[in-house]
Amino acid sequence: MDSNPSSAETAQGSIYVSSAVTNAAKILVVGHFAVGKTTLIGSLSEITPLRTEEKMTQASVHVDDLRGVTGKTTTTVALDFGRLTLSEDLVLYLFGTPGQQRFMQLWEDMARGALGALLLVDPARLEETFPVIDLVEGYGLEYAIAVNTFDSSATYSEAEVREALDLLPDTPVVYCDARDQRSSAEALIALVRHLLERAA
Ligand SMILES: Nc1nc2c(ncn2[C@@H]2O[C@H](COP(=O)(O)OP(=O)(O)OP(=O)(O)O)[C@@H](O)[C@H]2O)c(=O)[nH]1
Ligand SMILES: [Mg+2]
Repeated sequence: MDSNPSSAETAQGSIYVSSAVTNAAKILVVGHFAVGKTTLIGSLSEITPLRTEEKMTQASVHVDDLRGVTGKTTTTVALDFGRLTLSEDLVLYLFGTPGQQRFMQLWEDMARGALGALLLVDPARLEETFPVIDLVEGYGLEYAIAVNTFDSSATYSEAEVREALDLLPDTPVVYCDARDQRSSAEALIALVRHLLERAA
């Protein structure tokens, strides 16, 4: 036991999981390159998130599409990790995947044991989400769609997003701002609700 609890506090919360927590679930945060995965885990995590950001090099220039993305100079090269205690007895461990195509093989290990995935979508680049949906479905993961509402991006209704991505009727679609803690939490809660309904 920590004899000095204040030393176990971070800027974002306690580093220890509450002793009341009896259930833990691994959740993946997935999506194409630069869709906001690292941002979302950063805004949600109650511990200082683990990040593996590296500077993007010239090698990425003709590979990664930075159209509409301003100020992005780094990319996730392995994973993001964060933690969120969602209710008194449930803690979620959040694993963010890398977005660059060449790191997709890492997904196999990351998907192991995951209960489901929050799939971030940039409405201005809907077509980039198709391979991500294929991967998630390939690993047999349940998922919810979180449309990250970038300021200047195209806006589509839920029905339009559903049709464009050819979603099943019960796949949740929510809108969020990955920079906003509350909004990101609501997206995650939609996924957890969906997972609970599926498990019932
Ligand atoms: N305007 C706006 N910008 C955002 C939002 N979410 C993320 N960003 C910005 O978009 C850029 C990409 O965000 P990241 O969180 O790095 O995206 P990522 O999906 O982790 O990227 P990779 O790991 O490289 O695939 C960053 O510059 C963010 O500040 C949002 O909701 N609105
Ligand atoms: Mg990232």
